[in-house]
Order: sequence, then structure tokens, then C-alpha cells
Amino acid sequence: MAKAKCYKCEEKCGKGKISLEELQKLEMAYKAFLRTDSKSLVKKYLTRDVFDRLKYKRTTFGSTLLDCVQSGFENPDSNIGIYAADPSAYVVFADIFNPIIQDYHIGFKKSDHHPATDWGSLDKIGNLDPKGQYVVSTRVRCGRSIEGYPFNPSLTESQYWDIENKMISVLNGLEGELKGTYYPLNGMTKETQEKLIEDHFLFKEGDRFLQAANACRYWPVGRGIYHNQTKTFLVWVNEEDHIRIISLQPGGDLGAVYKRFVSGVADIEKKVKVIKSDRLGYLNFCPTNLGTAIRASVHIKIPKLASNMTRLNEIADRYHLQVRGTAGEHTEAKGGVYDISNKRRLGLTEAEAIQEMYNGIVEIIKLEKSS
Ligand code: ADP
Ligand code: ILO
Repeated sequence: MAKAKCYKCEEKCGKGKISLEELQKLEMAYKAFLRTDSKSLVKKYLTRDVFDRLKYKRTTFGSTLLDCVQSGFENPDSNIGIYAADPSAYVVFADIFNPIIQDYHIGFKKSDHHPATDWGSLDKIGNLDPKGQYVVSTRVRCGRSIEGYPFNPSLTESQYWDIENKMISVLNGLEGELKGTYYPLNGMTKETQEKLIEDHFLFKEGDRFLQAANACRYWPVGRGIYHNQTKTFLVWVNEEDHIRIISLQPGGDLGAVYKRFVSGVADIEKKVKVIKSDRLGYLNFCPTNLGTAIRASVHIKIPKLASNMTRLNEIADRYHLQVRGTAGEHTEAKGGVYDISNKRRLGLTEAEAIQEMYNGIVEIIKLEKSS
């Protein structure tokens, strides 16, 4: 049977036109959001004009503007405030995603194209802190989405199982240093889960930004973590993205972490087709995780610089870095440990993203030494 066309958006999503109730709900939520003093990017760019242009649209998966912005509306303290409810949202709601992408990824314009994958020469990257004075640990991760599936808000319970089963069979085929075991969240004891979170290996539970984005439905179905014996190579399944591929180890040897990361990503991508767009590179749920989708971070102790957070943030901005708390975004630093990483992930190659983080961290360490 032919699918009904949406009102105005002309997409054949099968859900029909946006109903009056949907429009009223969206309008009320927007008006309430406008009254907040949110500093988020969605507040900055979702002007009445943009809102009116997008409010009738629906994606091929049936997602509306509200499906994308409800997390930012419910959490005015969001930094970004928008998620792509499904991959086609980046196109259907381009008028709001493009300016946010340009702002977050430091100048990536709507006419720009993300470059081809280039891991660079893996032996060139060194140790950020050879004497081990500042860097507690180093981590490189990326997000990947699997072809044929929407993102969290549109995934059915059986699709969560499907993705998990697909990944179990891919991950069970990893060899050598990457060889490990998959642990589903479903059935994991609270004690094990909490220990994994505390040790920075596992994603946290109950993230209010993801919950408001409808990204935690059927939890813990389909969610889990794979890791090798030494927990230096990990894969998260069905948290914010279908998969997050992670390499990490104590100390500042970015070269070793990056090499392991690249080999893990390559091995996984040989066995599973991931979603890539010509313009935006790898597509993931949050517009911060496009392009390379790489976040390379250190956990670092820089007590002198950290005594003036305004200055530390200014220095980070200068080197296109981002400062987070010890347990990740929206958390505080514990024991003087900060998480500092590359900010932009789109519009530059993998090699350039890693180099950007390397150069910035080396400068930060120099400044800490001379402070
Ligand atoms: P992500 O990096 O996956 O976007 P978060 O900022 O929430 O998400 O971080 C996830 C986890 O990774 C947190 O527990 C955080 O402490 C940990 N983490 C990030 N960078 C490092 C690092 N360099 N060393 C150890 N753990 C890290
Ligand atoms: N929606 C949250 C988080 C944005 C970026 N971080 C991640 C993990 N995707 C916000 O807008 O602050």
C-alpha cells in the first residue's frame, strides 16, 4: 500500500501529515523554551522564522522537529540542545542543524564537505607526557551508526536486540590485543555496573539529556559493553549511538592509544556497514558527533591553570579544545582531574583531529609548567 504523504514535507514516512495536536504541543513547548535563559545552541539558532519553516516537517522515519529539540527544551542547561531523531533529520531539519554544526565545529559551513577518511601516519604520534607528571590517562573514541537502522528515538525493541546481536557476532571475531568479551547490561549486577562506571569504562545510566531525547527506551535492552582483558579496548553498544569504539590506557601515550583505536575501528568496519554521508561524514545521534566522530581526551592534573577556570577555558578555546569534568560532560572535576579533548570532529581528517588535540595538550602542559 502506498504510504501517505506528510503535510508540507512531502516525505513518504507513512505517518501522514503533522496533526493539530502535534503542532499545538510543539508550539507550546517552543513558547515555554523561549522564556528560559538557556545558553544552548538550539536557543541561539531556533528563531521564530526557522521554527515556522520547520514545524510542519516530518522525516522518512516520521520524526518531527519536537523529536529533535525536546531534550534541549526540557533541559535549558543543555550546551547544544538538539539530537537528530534519525539520520534523515540532518537533511529535513537542515535549517536548524546547519548553523549549530557550523558553530560547534568551528566554521563548517553548509556548503562545506567533510574530507575523506585519513588516519595519518600512525608512528608519528608521540607521548603527551613522557615523564608522567600531568596526564593520568588517555582515551580516543568515536561513534558509529549501523546502516539500515534509525537512531534511538525511532528504534523498536526488536531493533535494539538486532543491533546488539549483530555487534556480538562482529566483536566475537576480534583477535589479538582486541580480543575480549561482551557483557550485556541486561543481567549485569548493579555492583559490576557501578564499578565499571566509576573506573570510566562504562557509560552512565539515567542521563537526563538522553532520556528527554527518547534515547533510553526499553533500557537496558540491547545495551552493553565489550572489552578486552586489560580494558584498553572497549565498545559500547546502543547507548547514545549504536556503537562507540574506545581505546584507552593510563598515562599519556597517545600514539599507542590511537594505533589500537585505528586497528579496532578498521576491524569492526570490515564486518559491519556504517552510516556515512557525503557532506557530514559519519552520522550519529548528536550533531557534535559527526565527521570523524572522534573525541581524543586526556584526564589531566593541571592545578595551576585550573585555579583560574576562565583562563583555562580561554586557553582551551584558543587550541580548539574542550574542558569537561572527570566523569564526562556536565560533571565536576574530582581530585583536580580534568577531561580535555579536541572539540571539533567535523571538517578535518582523523589525523588532523588527533594532531589538534596533541598540539593543544602539549601547549597546556607547557603553560602549566611555566605558571
Ligand atoms: P564520551 O567521551 O563517550 O562522549 P563522556 O564525556 O560522558 O562521553 O565520557 C565517558 C566516560 O569516559 C567518562 O567516564 C569519562 O570519565 C571517561 N573518559 C573520558 N576521557 C577519559 C580519559 N582520558 N581517561 C579515562 N577516562 C576518560
Ligand atoms: N545534549 C547535551 C549533550 C551534547 C553533547 N554531548 C554528547 C555526549 N553528545 C547538551 O546539549 O548539553
